[in-house]
Amino acid sequence: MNERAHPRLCVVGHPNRGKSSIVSTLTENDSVSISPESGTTRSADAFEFELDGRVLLTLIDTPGFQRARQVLSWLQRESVSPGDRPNRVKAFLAEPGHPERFPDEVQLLRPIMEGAGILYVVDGAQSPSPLDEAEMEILRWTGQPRLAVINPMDTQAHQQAWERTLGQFFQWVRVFNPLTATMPARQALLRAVGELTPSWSEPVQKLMQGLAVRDQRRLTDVSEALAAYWAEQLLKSVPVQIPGAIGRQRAEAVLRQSLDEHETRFFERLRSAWGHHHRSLERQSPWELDSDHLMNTETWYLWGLKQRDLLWVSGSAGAATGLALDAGLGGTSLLAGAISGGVLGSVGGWLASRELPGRRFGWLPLARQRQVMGPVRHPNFPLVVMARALTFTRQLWLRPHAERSAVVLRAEAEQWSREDQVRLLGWAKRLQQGRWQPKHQDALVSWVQAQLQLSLEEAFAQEESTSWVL
Ligand SMILES: Nc1nc2c(ncn2[C@@H]2O[C@H](COP(=O)(O)OP(=O)(O)OP(=O)(O)O)[C@@H](O)[C@H]2O)c(=O)[nH]1
Ligand SMILES: [Mg+2]
Repeated sequence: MNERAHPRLCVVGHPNRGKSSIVSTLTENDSVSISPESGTTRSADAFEFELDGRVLLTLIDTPGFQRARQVLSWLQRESVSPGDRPNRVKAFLAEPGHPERFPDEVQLLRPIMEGAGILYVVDGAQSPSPLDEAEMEILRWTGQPRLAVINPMDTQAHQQAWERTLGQFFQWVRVFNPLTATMPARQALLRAVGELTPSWSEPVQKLMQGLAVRDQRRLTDVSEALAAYWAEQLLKSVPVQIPGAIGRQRAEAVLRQSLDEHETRFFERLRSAWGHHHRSLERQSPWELDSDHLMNTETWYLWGLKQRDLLWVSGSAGAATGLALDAGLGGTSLLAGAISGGVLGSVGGWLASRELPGRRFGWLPLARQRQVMGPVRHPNFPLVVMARALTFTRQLWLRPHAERSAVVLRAEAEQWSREDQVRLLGWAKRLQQGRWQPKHQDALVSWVQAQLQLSLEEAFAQEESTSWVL
């Protein structure tokens, strides 16, 4: 198949209707400029969606029409048969002076007349107007493949009126909300693109297969990374530098900070791996993990990890006001200290080498003589670390690239069965006691993968049950 045969679509519509938002979400690119102000997009810019280095879709973001009525009256000035209308549009483009008089129209009609399809965006909250009709009529004159998208914006008050109108000008009409769309909504829209013209059917199928393969790989990768992150948090400890209570207090503060920083790092890693680079995301990011989020029982309640729901907690409920840290000499703590002290470099390496931490690092010199704070032994801790990580992973996964607000870590209870809780706590215990084996690692990764898959499928099913397909 010719490399250039992938679909190219020019995104057209009135200012502020969510054109750029649609481009951003469909191309998974958060560098597309979006803002509540009209006229944000000032020139026609192409954005490509690539998988494994191959361009599979190009969307051309445009400012839309500025002088649609004048253009239409120029086109209609001469009587032409329907079959000659595309030539009339070409004549419009070739007319001297038009690039200066109609810069926006020329910018958007040129790529269309060079073979791009049309993705026309309307706001479902506003009723169709004569100006819209002029735009749609011009687009019909181009004779190019055409798809209309109703962006529900705030309400879908005029959806039916739009459906009746759009149906007269476009081959397909779809409802698509770029701020909430996840994979099923994107797939539905892409399917419609694939049906616009026979030559796009195969490239769109390839694109959809590519996305499915990419997401499967992403699921495997993130499950391994999340399992590794969880294990590292559970093994984290810091050396106590000064003897006595003050030394312990300081070490405890350092440990808390290190846990928070690690959580933030994991979150940031996912964020940039999945293309959410936008600056406002960083600036507004509410990850204030310098407070005692992880250790605070209030937070556990927030996370739905109520004590009565947890196993083993009653035995240590007295300690549930905060920390149950293990400041000990030698043994596992010591080993864990060595690991989280950066000797390992990356847990990915450990996962890949499939070596037991105990065997690999047991020989470390001098470590035996250092006193360490940690790892955290509180029985809620493994559950809280896992619940938080699974939640922000899911939130990031489902986040469309047009959504630029801060990621707010929502309090969502994990519906873990007793059995799941026991398994997690069992793994935590093994890790902390140095009885961790590759088979446990495999089981943990599979468990994480199943959890993520389930929650993503739930979100997709929910999206499919809403009325985004006409
Ligand atoms: N509530 C809501 N807001 C949306 C939706 N889609 C886009 N917006 C918001 O509408 C505003 C305009 O979105 P853009 O994507 O910049 O619109 P545009 O059509 O490219 O605008 P111009 O480039 O100015 O022509 C932004 O603040 C978006 O966040 C939607 O489905 N619902
Ligand atoms: Mg725009």
